[in-house]
Amino acid sequence: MPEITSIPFNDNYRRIATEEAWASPELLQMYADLYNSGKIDDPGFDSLWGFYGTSNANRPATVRRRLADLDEERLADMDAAGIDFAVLALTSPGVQVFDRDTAISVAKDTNDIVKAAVDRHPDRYAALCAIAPQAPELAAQELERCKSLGFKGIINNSHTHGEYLSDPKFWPIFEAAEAMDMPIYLHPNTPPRNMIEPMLEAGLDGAVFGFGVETGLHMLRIITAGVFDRFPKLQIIIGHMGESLPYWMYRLDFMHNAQVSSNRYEALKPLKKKVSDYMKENVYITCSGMAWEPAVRFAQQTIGVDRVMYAMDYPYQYVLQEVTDMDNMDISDAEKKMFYEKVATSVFKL
Ligand code: 1DF
Ligand code: MN
Repeated sequence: MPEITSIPFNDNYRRIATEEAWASPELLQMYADLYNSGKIDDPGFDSLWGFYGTSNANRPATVRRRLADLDEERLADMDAAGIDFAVLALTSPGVQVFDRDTAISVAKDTNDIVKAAVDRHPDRYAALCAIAPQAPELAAQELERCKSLGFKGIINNSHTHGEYLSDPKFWPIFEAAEAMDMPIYLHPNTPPRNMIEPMLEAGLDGAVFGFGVETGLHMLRIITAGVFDRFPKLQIIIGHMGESLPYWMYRLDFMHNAQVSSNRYEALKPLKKKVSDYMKENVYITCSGMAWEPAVRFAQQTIGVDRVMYAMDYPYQYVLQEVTDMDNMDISDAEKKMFYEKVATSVFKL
């Protein structure tokens, strides 16, 4: 088959891409400097940004250029792929790799930069705001500011220095997100140092596998810690077809119940609902990096067509063929419109 070079916009649905990464040139420089300083004790960051931040091979150099462009090149790439609209999020690990004060100020600065891009192209972009989990007590403040600037949700790039949002010290973030009706995109980060070693030695720590394992675990920890019992209206979005969790739902329900009822772990407490119920009521899934019909339809069957939506994961997976593949899925026209457009407009209030 010839390679596709251009896909027209679709008359029946707008294609909204919901996990689209960006980074300012300054942030890219900070990542390169942090890596080069050797001062960071984080093999996952070194693996990821040692590569994307410093290598001049074609993929990392192209990724860097595309991440930093919020105007001509990105819009031309969206046009060529028939993507009407992109929800922009600060690339992983966002501000979460920095110390507390740096994270607070970089979050604010990058939010202002992406807000300006949304203002330049309001018919093409919306944005998620970065917050510093290192300062959970300030989350409500920055979120309030971002909501008033028109941001549509929060980007959180999984763990922060090896800590998970299931820890109650981070729950002011959930409280603010629920109160302000802002969904949280729980995007991957490279695994923390106490998880990464057997992945890294095999070259499997990155997006190929490690990202999904770590982020799936993070989502599951949030569910089992009782976050949705405490914040029942909170909505969390995960990419990559649900970071494997839909496929695990049956077993998660059975084994979670078995462990809880035998008091095996202090940390595993009874929940108001089954693990799978939270997946159906508090979790949205995108197909970022997983434009694969069997997986999309499995997720639609297990968590619902009203909870599965399109994402491209530009610039990490800019593959036009995937748009054609998603267009050609054997689902009804109404379901296709849900997938590409309506789930996104609903959860992000676009
Ligand atoms: C990669 C993939 C990097 C995804 C990402 O952010 C990322 C990659 C640094 O290919 O290394 O967001 N992704 O979501 O699949
Ligand atoms: Mn991504």
